[in-house]
Amino acid sequence: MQRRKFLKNSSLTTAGLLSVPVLASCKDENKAPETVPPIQAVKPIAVCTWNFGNATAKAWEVLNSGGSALDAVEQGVMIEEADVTNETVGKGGRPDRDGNVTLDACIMDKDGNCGSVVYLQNIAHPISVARKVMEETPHIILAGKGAEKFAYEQGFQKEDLLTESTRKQYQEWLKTSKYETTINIENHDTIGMLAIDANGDIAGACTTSGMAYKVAGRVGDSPIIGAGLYVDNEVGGATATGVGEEVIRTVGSFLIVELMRQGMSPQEACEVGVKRIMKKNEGRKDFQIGFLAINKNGETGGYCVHPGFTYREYSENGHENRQVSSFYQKS
Ligand code: SD4
Repeated sequence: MQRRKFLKNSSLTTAGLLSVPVLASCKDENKAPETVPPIQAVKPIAVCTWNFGNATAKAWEVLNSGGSALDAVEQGVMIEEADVTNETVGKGGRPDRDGNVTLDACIMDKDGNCGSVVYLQNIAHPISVARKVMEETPHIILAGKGAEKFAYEQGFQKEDLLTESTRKQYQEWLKTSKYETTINIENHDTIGMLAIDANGDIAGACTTSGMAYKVAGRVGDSPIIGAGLYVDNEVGGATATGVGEEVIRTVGSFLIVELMRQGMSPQEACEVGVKRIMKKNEGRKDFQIGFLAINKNGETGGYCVHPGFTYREYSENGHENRQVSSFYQKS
């Protein structure tokens, strides 16, 4: 007779009990692990980096009307891409040091499919182009001119992404051409979003104009699968904001998902992710990183280098801007 050991997760949240892979302690070693069907419906949830409440509200609207996590994250982050007062994402994003707005974005679905655009110009919604790359091509990443040409072929319109405000700021910046980041107003507030839909499926999206006044051609972590974003539908998802070079060096989002796979909570995994980065940057205080993660149970967590990073969460429990604890207590 077979004796099954059920893995109990003491901190299952309102997201409900989930389908948990159970290793049967049976004599037949070759028998595949079984899956216990969900006992309770999974509840939708959307989270995003920073206090982008309009984005999570949009994602929630999609989820609440039965939409997929993939549609929710795309439509959610599009709110910020279209908001010209957000000078770190999409149209109205600050330019590179040559005065060009160059956008990075990626998207990932429940099946591990992903699409990405890097160094994309003149297109207001890079996340939707990334989704087209995922769905309409055999590739994952399109860059620069090729990505832009592909976008036009897919029916996207050419737009001037500089606004009066960002043009003026750039003219001012040119006077000194000094390149430095200021913690939490680091010329960048990327939106990374993760969502779970009513089927319990996870998707993620990440979109940014990158570091303001960056060297022309620079690509950050945000469109790099595994760095700025990673989703594994069996485990959870993670996304990052902050100085992308440091996130790439640790393949941050992938690391966090893998730590969750090994049993860590989203909170613990984000803390280990930031600490891994700080170990490579001992004593350095001049940059911010914020990680955000969600697991298959709908539990969320975040951690950052300096105080100030928050994340938005929208579920049936409400719509909150959550404070995140940090590696350093005071900047
Ligand atoms: C980048 N990680 O391009 C992005 C910037 C960012 O909040 O996250 N801003 O490096």
